[in-house]
Amino acid sequence: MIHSKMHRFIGLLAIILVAMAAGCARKAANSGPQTEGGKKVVGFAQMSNDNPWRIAETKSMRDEASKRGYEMIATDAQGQMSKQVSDVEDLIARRVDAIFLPPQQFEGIAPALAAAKAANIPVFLIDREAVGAPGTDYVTFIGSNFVEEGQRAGDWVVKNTNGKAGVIILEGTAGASVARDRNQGFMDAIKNSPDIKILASQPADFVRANGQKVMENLIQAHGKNITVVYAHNDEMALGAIQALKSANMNPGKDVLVVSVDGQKSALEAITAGEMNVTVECNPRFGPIAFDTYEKFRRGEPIPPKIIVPDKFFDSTNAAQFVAEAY
Ligand code: GYE
Repeated sequence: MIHSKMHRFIGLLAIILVAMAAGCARKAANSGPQTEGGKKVVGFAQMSNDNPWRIAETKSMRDEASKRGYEMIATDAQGQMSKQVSDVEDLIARRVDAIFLPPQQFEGIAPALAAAKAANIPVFLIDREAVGAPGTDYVTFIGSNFVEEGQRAGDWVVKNTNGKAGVIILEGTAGASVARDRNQGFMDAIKNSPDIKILASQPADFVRANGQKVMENLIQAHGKNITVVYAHNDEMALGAIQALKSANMNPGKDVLVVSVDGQKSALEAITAGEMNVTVECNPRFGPIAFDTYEKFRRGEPIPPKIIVPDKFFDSTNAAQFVAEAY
């Protein structure tokens, strides 16, 4: 009798000890891989690093991580949605403390968000939005108001063409929130100008070479009817400028070129008179991304969206910002 009670007691004790050990292991896993120096490790699942905007963003994240004493594991999906999803899965497997994520496509990133949620790793969306709800599927979105960017570009076109134009739109990546929103804002701005006609609107993936190629084809199709190019980013606008020059059409004069971002070569194109305006979209997210993560860690409330303000560059101020541009 005494014996069996003792046995039961020892059995119970063993179960409790095993459960406690498992709890500790789980806790350690949840608090992430502390490096030797006890550094927090964060992941940055960049979608590509093949243009000045993305390179500047990655650099800003890296600089801020090292300034604040984090280890940052940065991946590069090379423009492939499926690779970005598997990059996030790798970061989850490495038990990072948090993931900063610019989702290439709104819907396509969903499996990565679901995996991070299941693993209890907070995700901070930067520079592009994704399907799902802030506070549930990700912590928050940090970035520009892209609809407003498109609106500002459209307002400029309405004012500077007396409401009459033949417009080519070079769209960003199909399925990206930014492309959708920059389009919507522009269309809103021109909706009461019936003589502003969209001759063609085609995706060129935010890439310069594609912008050039698409523009070459559209010049063939629409020739002198083209009086405005609205590109969803500077890289595509710079490609279009090249195509216009090759066709002996005068970018910046015969054909107004309107864009978004504000990279150095775009500001230079404005000062050279080949581009007219670019609405700023600032890629330097490091400080605000880490501020937000640290607030989150302290348990402070995080708003569902954190919108960063954008400047506007034209011939009056482009030269002044060239030096600090990327
Ligand atoms: O404008 C573009 C980049 O998502 C806001 O993506 C970002 C956009 C930016 O490739 O140049």
